[in-house]
Amino acid sequence: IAAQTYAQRAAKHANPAAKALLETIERKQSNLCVSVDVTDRDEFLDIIDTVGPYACLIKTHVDIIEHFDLSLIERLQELSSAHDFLIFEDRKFADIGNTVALQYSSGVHKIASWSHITNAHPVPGPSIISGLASVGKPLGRGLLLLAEMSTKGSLATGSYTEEAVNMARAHRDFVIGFIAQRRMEAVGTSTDTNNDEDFLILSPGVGLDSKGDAMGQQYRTPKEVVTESGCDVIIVGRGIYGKGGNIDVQSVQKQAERYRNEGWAAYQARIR
Ligand code: UP6
Repeated sequence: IAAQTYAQRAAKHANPAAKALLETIERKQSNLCVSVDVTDRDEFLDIIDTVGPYACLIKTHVDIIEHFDLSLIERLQELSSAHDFLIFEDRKFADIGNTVALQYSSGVHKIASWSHITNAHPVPGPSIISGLASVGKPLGRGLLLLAEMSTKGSLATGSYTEEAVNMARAHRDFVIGFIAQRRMEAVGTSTDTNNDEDFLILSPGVGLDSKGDAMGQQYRTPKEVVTESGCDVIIVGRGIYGKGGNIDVQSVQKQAERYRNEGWAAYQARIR
């Protein structure tokens, strides 16, 4: 899979959200997902408007935004159409099926109604997938499982990661891939005899100028993530907008373009 182009993979993918993401990556020549982790509404929208042209995907944590209401989501959707990117709410669901179905569909945020992609921790077992699928599958959404994490001392390793991959293989209509640090084809027990399995690997913990932060985050470069580890999408947050608070639009744009170019060059080096 890692040797195929995004376009080849888009043509074969059965899940609407995964297909749309692969097509967007190819169309925009961008495997950059920007993680917009700021609490101010105006700053949130300004960053997205600035990085939108360079990104295939915008990742949100809507629960950190002050004065949230659904008009913010309308603005986000307008920017998504104007700049041609998909939306990924990084909700990291982790409860029983019934509860996650309610958290995904309802409440203040109504995530399933606007987020093309979301994610979940595999810790509750397969019922978390069926719970989320009952809401998201009819809407054409896609789910990522957190098979690994970027943080120092992460417990998502070894047999936990293997079982996450096994769970995903049993639900390929809705689970489109993983949050992970490397490709997962060789992990777990493969039941795929046709070899048509295509899980997307989205990788956070990407930075060009820093090795980590003071709270356990660890960064690798796009080359390490995409060329060497075979991941499909780089997720970059503070590497693009710094600490947030009075953002400098020109510098944010420059960094977004820089990470877009680095991510794409790393992909081209991989498929060569
Ligand atoms: N994230 C990680 N590591 C994981 C999973 N998710 O960093 O294993 C998320 C964080 C944050 C973003 O919740 O939104 O990716 C990384 O931001 P940064 O680039 O500013 O460190």
